[in-house]
Amino acid sequence: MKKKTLPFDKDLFKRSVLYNVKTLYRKTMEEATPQEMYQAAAYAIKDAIVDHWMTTQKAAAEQDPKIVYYMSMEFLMGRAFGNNIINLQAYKAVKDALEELDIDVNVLEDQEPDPALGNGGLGRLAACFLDSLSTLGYMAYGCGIRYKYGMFRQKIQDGYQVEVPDAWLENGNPFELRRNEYAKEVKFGGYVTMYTDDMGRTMFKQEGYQVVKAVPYDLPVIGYGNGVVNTLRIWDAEPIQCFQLDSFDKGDYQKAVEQENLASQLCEVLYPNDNHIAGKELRLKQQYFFISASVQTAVQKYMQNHDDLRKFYEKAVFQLNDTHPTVAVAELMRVLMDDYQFSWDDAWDVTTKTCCYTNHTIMAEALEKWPVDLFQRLLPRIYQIVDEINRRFVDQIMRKYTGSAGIDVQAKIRSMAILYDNQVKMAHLAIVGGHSVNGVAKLHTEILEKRELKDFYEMMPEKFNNKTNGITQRRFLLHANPLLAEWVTNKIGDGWITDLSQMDKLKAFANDKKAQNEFMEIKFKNKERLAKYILEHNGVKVDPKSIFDVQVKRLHEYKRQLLNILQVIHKYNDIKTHPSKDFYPKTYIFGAKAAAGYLTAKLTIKLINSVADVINNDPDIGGKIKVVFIEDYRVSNAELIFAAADVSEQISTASKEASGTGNMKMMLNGAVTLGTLDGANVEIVNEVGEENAFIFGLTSQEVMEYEKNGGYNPMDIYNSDPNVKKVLDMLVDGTFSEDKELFRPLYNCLLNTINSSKADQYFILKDFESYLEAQKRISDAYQDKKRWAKMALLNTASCGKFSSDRTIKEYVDEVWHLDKVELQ
Ligand code: CR1
Repeated sequence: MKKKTLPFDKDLFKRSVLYNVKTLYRKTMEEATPQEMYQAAAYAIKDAIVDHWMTTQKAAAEQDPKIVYYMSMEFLMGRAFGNNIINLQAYKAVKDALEELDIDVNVLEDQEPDPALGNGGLGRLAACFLDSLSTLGYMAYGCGIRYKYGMFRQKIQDGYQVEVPDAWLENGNPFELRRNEYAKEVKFGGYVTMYTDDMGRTMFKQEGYQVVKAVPYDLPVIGYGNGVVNTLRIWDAEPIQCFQLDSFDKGDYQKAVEQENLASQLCEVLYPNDNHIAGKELRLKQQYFFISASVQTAVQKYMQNHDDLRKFYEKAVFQLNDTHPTVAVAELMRVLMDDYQFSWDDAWDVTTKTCCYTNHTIMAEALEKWPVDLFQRLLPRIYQIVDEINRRFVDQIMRKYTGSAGIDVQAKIRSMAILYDNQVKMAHLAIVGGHSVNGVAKLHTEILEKRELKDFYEMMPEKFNNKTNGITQRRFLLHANPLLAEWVTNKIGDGWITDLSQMDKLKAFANDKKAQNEFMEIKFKNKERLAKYILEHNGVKVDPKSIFDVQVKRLHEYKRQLLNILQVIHKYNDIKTHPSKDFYPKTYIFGAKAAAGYLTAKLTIKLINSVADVINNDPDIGGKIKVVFIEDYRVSNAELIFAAADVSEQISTASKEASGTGNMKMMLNGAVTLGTLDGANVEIVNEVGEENAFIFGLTSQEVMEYEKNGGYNPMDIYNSDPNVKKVLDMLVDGTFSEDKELFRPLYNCLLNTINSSKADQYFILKDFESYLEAQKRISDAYQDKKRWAKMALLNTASCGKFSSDRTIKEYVDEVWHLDKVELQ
């Protein structure tokens, strides 16, 4: 039986491209630049999308399903063109149509800037979730910010990272729709006054504030093959009023200028920190800005076709992507009480039943805490509400624990209060103000329950649950790796595209020699594709026959890129001292952006590039190892890299990586994990079997035990292990830079001779030996071609669990309780 596919009119598309080139640019195809052709084609695709978009919205209006509002400061969408035509099931038709117009679809796709409105895993997860929500047929809004400049573009100059603004909107964005009719006002500052309303109730209102206009831009999120189109609604800020010449006194003038400034700054740029909070005032403004606009919209949308706002939660759920959107709790309270005259208790009932919170990290520096005075000055009414939430919660703690034997009530308050030490603790607000708290992998959730959020877990265990992350196979296999996608479909049919658990059927081919060869042949072609990219971008020739060992992710000390490069240095020494020793060639591929102000991370990038320079140009090495740092790691080149990886480096200090999602993307593409038992690695190993992964290092238990006892002394290892000593000394002996002191800070991070409790906080030296040993096991395994092929194939075959479709289903069944929308 042939499955139904979405209709797509190829000839109409072609005509529409030609028409667009003419009306947009007054040009013929021959005269148009590649960018202009891209724009013309993108607008033609948007035409096709809009029909589905309208049908979906109409069906939703009729069926009135519950909607999830996925609130997130970041949506790392990646390029839309290729993904959109894949999900419309029109890739082939579009490719053929473009060919007939003498355009290469790949060249066209490369014209699109990467919409990079996110830092790393957290933002990319949000993008995968939207893809899954549409594909599964649930109604969803992504709510975010339309940053004028997204994540910076990274240039490598002289081995150093240089940040270049990412002007992704320079040529406009063909897929977006500006929705002026849905604009909202958002108020900052001023003070709160009390008044009595007509019915004698005490009411509050904010006065003397500054106001900006929040204008939404809608982007379509297309489900795979089902015609469902959801909306990513990102907000831009505009000044609300122009100068009124007749009221041109000094105060008004001043205020008008301030409001204009506020509006022009608000959505200027994404803060480039991953797992780290800079605590800037503007960031809090950004948070309240998009949350206030989104909450107002959600409530208004509900009120269009319902009359009892007390049942709001039956039709809407707010999922808070980390603590960044947590002001939503207080904002919903405010709207319900101030705009709809709810009592506190009624508003609280609705709010807690509406809000849910996902925790993405236990890194202390990522915990959001705002100084009370800043919070209060910026958001006076919201602060008042938070203060009351806190008062009632502290009261609840006291009622629960006072008189309980062996419990220190004050200690409980210290650890759980929302306002404490003159700080507003956003995670605490998110936990108290919602009904669900989840971690993003089993181990991570356990750590939250047993350690980080222990007191909350004990007080309200029913709120806690786990939702192991996932990724969309539509982007990371179907689009990123067409050769493998086709092979999989030939073997097991195309059901995997919307049901990744079917990959399991590939296990039947694990020992099949022909299948193994085909699988490795595809990997080889993908390695050639990446080698070509590396030659073009780095000027380095790498051998696709070598092992491609890949670590791509944000640069962070806990992710331990430093461990990786130290191991490379050791290998370099090894080859130099034992030139005749058998060593299978390896290409170490890195890609990472560092937060602009994160010096250790930036210096690690410089070290990787300096080591690359020395090794790649050392004739003694004869190409046995190559080191490559890929500039400007982002979604588009990630797709090439994942497809080409043999080894997936997931080497964070155990307990620190909440989940990781790059690990899943590489597994899907047949890479074998080299990792610690951290985050989702634990579950990956569980699925694929220990014999098909390379695990090393301290366990999370061990790490936490050391931490409890004030760390360990890395000097002992330095003094007793000559390999370690040699590698570390090379950081400061001029091998990798003329300035011997250049890498001293990295050396000091590892061996703090003044304060040993601050030394090697990420257990790099502690794990060094076992890491080397795991690397060795990999080289051995790779030389057994059959064994490796089987392992790689089994990784692809075992990745079924890690689809974001599975994650979303769990959220829907256990937390959100959405109904599907049915399209005729
Ligand atoms: C975590 O570090 C996880 C993603 C998505 C990151 C990473 O392990 O895969 O979230 N956390 O859940 C984060 O960005 C602010 O915290």
